This record gives sequence, C-alpha cells and structure tokens, in this order.
Amino acid sequence: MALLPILRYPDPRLHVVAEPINVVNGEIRRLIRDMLETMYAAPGVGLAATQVGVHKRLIIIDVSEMHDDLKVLINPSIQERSGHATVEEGCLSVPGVFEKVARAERITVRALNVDGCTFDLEAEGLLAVCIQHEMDHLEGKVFVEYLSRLKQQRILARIRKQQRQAM
Ligand code: K1U
Ligand code: ZN
Repeated sequence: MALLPILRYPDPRLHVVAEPINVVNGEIRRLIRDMLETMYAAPGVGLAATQVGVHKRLIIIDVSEMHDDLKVLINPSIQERSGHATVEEGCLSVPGVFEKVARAERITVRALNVDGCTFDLEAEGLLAVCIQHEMDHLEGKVFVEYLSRLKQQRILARIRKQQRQAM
C-alpha cells in the first residue's frame, strides 16, 4: 500500500469532473487500498479519488470511531433525498477550514462495490453528509464553494499567505 499526496484547494485538478469506472479491476482495487491508507493516515472520514488526482468516480468513507466500517462506493448516484441538515464540514483538501453547509438529511445512494456488484445504501447523519461531500468532489466541487463570496475570498487569502510563508 502507499500513502498518496492529497491535492490542496485551489489546485485546478480539484475542479475536474470524474469519469465513470467501467470495470472494477486490479488497478481500481489497488487504488482503493492506497486511498484507504491515505484517508486513515490523514486522518479523515472520507476521500474521493479526485482528491488524489485520479479522475474516476470512486469514493471511500468510514465514519466509525474504530475504523471498522469502511464503505467503498464506485459510480455512486443518489436515488432519493429527504429532509435538510446543516452540519459543520471539513475537507482534507482545505485543511483548517470548518464551515456549515446545508445538505439533504437522508439519502439513498446506489453504487458498485469492490466486486463490481450494485448495492443501495440508506444513509443519514454524518454518513449522509460525508457521501454528499465526497460526491461533490467527483463533480469537481469543493465544499467552500457553497460559502459566501466574502468567506471564499478570506479562505483563499489565508491559503495564499500560508503558501508564501512556506516558501
Ligand atoms: O473529503 C474530505 O476531504 C474528507 C472529509 C470528509 C468530511 C468530514 C466532515 C464533514 C463532511 C465531510 C474529512 O474527513 S475532514 C476530517 C474530519 O472531519 C475528521 C477527521 C478525523 C476524525 C473525525 C473527523
Ligand atoms: Zn473534501
């Protein structure tokens, strides 16, 4: 397994729309293994392939405390959504920024698993929020883009200052 570098906002590769996965082969299974090592090491509760520079429709999520409930979703699509939840989100591609975003409270998502079989998952709470956040990554959308223009400008200014200081 390998730790993969996570792209940092505003890297333009975070805005690329991911392509569907046609075959779940050894290459995809290796990517999943590398992504889960990267997510747990970060640490994070989710990761989209987009965030490691791979523009394929694959997300992984584990919101359990014991890191024992990994969910792999290939080509995920939301079938149903209901309710409204506004929850504070973070993102490994925008470290240090935590902001509230309005999402559906409950969703049903359809995806392929690691064996290429279709399954439906009903999710609510943090799991539902996390799935919607990761699926946004596959569309090239980063959560800060839901915030006001002023907040986005402040976040970008802070990131650019950090980048200058790191040089
Ligand atoms: O997409 C990502 O960068 C992963 C992101 C997922 C997420 C978290 C919270 C709300 C929506 C989406 C993260 O994992 S940020 C890190 C984080 O929230 C966390 C890290 C360690 C323990 C618990 C949470
Ligand atoms: Zn994210």
